[in-house]
Amino acid sequence: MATVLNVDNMHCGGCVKSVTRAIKNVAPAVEVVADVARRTVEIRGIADIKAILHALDDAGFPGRPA
Ligand SMILES: [Cu+2]
Repeated sequence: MATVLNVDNMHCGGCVKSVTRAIKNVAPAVEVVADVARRTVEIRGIADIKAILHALDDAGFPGRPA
C-alpha cells in the first residue's frame, strides 16, 4: 500500500530529513520516498495518513494527498 502526498515547501535535503523524521515519528514502520524536484512524498506501508498529515503540519511542512 502506498500513499503519495504533495508537500509544497519541501525544497532540499534538509527539508526531506525533517519531513521523513516527522513521518517516522508517527509511523515508524513505513518506508518514506521523497522526491524534492516533484515535491512529493511517497509513503509505503500501512499508515494512519491523518496522523501523518497532522505531524507534517506540526513540523511546518503541510501536506495533502496527491
Ligand atoms: Cu530545505
